[in-house]
Amino acid sequence: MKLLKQSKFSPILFATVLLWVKTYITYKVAFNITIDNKMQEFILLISPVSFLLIVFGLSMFINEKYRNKYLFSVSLITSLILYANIVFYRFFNDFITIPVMFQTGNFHDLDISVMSEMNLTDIFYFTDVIILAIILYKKPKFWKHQSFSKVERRVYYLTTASIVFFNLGLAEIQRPELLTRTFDREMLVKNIGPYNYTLYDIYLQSKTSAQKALATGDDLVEILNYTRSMDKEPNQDLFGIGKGKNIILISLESTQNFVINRTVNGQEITPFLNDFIKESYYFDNFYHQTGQGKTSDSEFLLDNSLYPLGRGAVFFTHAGNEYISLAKILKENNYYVASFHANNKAFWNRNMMYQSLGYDRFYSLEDYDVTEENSIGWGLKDIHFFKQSMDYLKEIPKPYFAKFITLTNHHPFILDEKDMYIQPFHSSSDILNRYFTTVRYEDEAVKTFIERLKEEGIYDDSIIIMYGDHYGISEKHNEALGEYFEKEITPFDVVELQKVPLIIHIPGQKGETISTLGGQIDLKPTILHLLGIEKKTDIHFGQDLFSPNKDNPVIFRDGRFVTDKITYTTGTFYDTKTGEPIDVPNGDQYIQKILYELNYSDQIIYGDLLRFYDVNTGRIIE
Ligand code: GP9
Ligand code: MN
Repeated sequence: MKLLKQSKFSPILFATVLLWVKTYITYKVAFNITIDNKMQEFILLISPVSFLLIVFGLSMFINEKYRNKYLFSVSLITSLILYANIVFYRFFNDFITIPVMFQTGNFHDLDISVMSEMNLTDIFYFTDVIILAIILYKKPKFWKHQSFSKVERRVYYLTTASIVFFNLGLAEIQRPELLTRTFDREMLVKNIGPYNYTLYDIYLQSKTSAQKALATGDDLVEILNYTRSMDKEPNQDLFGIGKGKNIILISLESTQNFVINRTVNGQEITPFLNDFIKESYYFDNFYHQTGQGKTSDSEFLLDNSLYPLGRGAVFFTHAGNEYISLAKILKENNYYVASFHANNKAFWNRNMMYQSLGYDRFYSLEDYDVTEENSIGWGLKDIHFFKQSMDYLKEIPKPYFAKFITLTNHHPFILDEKDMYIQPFHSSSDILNRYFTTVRYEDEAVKTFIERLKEEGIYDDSIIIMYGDHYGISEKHNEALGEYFEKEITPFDVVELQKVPLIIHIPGQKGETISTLGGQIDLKPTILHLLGIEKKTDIHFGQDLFSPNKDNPVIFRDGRFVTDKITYTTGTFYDTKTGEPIDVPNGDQYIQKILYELNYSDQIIYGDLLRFYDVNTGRIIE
């Protein structure tokens, strides 16, 4: 105690230790960070300290009168940043990035979901701030701030600098090229701490902003060579089978593939879809590839066959870019392109992005009659959504591409008692328990819609495509998922759980389950081939799912990937067939190739490179 009072550095060190301990506890209780060995645990422990020493140390340069205020403010602001990440993590299983913070268009609608993730007991996350405030203000005599000499400040910062390098050095050994392979935010946070991570994110933000200004057409040369080399011949039997037909596409909110053909409490979760896949092409080895932009990322993949971004939602950050979208190509081929979604038109910045993508019409919240009676949670219930959309669908010019985005099966999966066709599951997670009931409701909604399409004579004239937009049950619920599957969920299982159903119904066709490996990146070339459109000059990363030669891996936005043989996740290779960990001698080369592909796609978006490309001639514009 005496020493604490005597040392000049005490206030700085005390403030640092308080926040340091809090941050480490937070790692353990609020974030689900995988630790593989003792060294990683040690890095995790020391990772927050360098930042805290640097910022609290700045108080040495401040007039003694204001030092208490400064120390308190830094502690409060830092704690708020940490708390924002805690709440964000509960909902998204991810850390905040700068672009995500500016997605204010979404805030209103996100309220219910985010609020449901805040608890009164969260006040404990501010215990250290309160302790610091009490000491600084209630016991002003506890420390007498003293002035520091030049030498003292130097010694302090040299020591701090050596801690920074020590931390970075250890991180570099554990994770080479940590800062250049920043697709994996968990990796970053656990190696450099949540505060340095925030600073690094600010740096990335300014770097990507500069990238567009410096871009030229030459940047496209290498990328074009790459995408062209990946292209595959379409399936000859199916090429053009849907020529001139309407495309009705249904985005199934948060629907993972594991619900298909499974039961809960002895009842089918998706009775309608289970029947519907018997008369459709059903892809049971198909993955979502979304990042922080969730539904909007799935839409981006669909329209562009480019990867969404590693940070933020591309619908927000790059809505002004030039794109060669599916919508535009379809329009050139006489299609009318519309999107139906009963949510605020600015959510995910859709109203802006749809313009860049070339949609003819967006039926959004203002086009629907939403009442207390027909809505729940995020808005209009799916059954009513489809019912009201029908009146519009009947009016639009044919052939059309109509995208319907469902909503009821959205976190936190709330449903009126009377809409529950099955009872909730019993596990340790209410989220998972309720999830089954809202998936079941969604299934019913799709059924009513298909029935209406038949009644209206639209069914036989349309290709119907359905897919899950992204996961609904995050890793946070692994324990409960384990109770459902009656097994422990491994990192390999987590990858498997990212499968979403893809169903393609073509009039007059027999049912077939196709286990070709694929992801949302493949949707655009697949749809175009079914319609008999082959745009050789298009730039895309996907391949036709029906092509007999399809061989591209499924790449997740965070660098995880799946091929027919190997699955890579959390730094380990697994055998895709057995799920057993395996040794891959040239593993690093695989990882490099995957990162190259993600980088190429990112370069197109950050540099807005398609503005230098004439898609009709396939030439680069100087
Ligand atoms: C919002 C809806 C849901 O309009 O698409 O968005 P999500 O949270 O799933 O990305
Ligand atoms: Mn969604």
